[in-house]
Amino acid sequence: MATVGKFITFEGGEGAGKSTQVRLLAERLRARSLDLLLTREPGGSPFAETLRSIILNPKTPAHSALSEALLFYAARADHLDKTVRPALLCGRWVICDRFSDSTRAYQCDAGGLSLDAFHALEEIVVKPTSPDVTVILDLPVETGLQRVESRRNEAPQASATPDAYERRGLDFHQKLREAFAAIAKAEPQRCLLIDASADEQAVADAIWSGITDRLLKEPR
Ligand code: T5A
Repeated sequence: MATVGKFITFEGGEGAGKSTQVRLLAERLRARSLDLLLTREPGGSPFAETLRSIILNPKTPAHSALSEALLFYAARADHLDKTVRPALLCGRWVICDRFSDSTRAYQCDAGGLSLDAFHALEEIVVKPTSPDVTVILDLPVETGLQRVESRRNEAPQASATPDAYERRGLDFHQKLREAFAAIAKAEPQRCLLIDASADEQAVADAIWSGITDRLLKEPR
C-alpha cells in the first residue's frame, strides 16, 4: 500500500510518558497545520476497544502468550483496516500510542511467545503498514511504576486498580526495558530511543528534534 501520510508510533514500558508525549508532539505538529489522527493500541476502533476491555481486565482468566497475542492481532487487524490505513491514505498523519513493538516486548521477550509466531502475525496483519518513525521512551522501571502509582493516587476514579500488566513483577518490567532498547538498537533507521527520565518539556524537545530531522526536513 502506498501511504501518503506518516505513521508515528510511541513505545516504552509502564508509565514511560507515552500518552503525555503523544499529546505534546500533536500540539507541535498541529501548529504546522498537519492533519493528525491520534489513536492507541490495544484499541482505536470499536471492535478493538471491546477487545481492549477484555485484554486489560485483571479478572480475565489466565491464558497463554499465544492466546494473548492473537487477541492483540485481532484488535490490530481491525484498527489498521478501520482507522489507520484510511487515515494514511487520505494524507493524514497518524500517531499511535503503542503498536507491534509492544507485542514483541510484552508477549515475546518478556512473555515467552516465539519470534516465529510474532513474525507470522506481523506478515499477515501489519505488512506493509510499518511505522515511519517509532519513538521509544526509556526510563528506569521503578520510575515508570512510581509515575503510574502517582497518577492513580491523583485521579483514583480513572484507574482504581492496576491493569493486568502493571501487576507483574519488577523482573518482567526490566525485561521489557531491555527488549525495547534492543529493538531500538536493531532498527535505528526507524526507532528514536529517547531518555524519558527528564522533565516533560525536555523529553518533548528531544522527540521534536528527532521527528523534524526524519520527517519534516526539506529533501536536499
Ligand atoms: N500491550 C499493548 C501488550 O502487552 N501488547 C501489545 O501489543 C500492546 C499494544 C496497555 C497495556 O497493553 C500492553 C502494554 C500495556 O500494559 P494502557 O492502559 O494503554 O495499557 O497503558 P500504557 O500504554 O501502559 O500507558 P501507561 O499507563 O504506562 O502510561 P504512559 O502513557 O506511558 O504514561 P503517561 O503519559 O500517562 O504518564 C504517566 C504519569 O507520569 C507523568 C504523567 O503526568 C502521568 O501522571 N509523567 C511524567 N512525570 C515526570 N516526568 C515526566 N517526563 C513525565 N511524563 C509523564
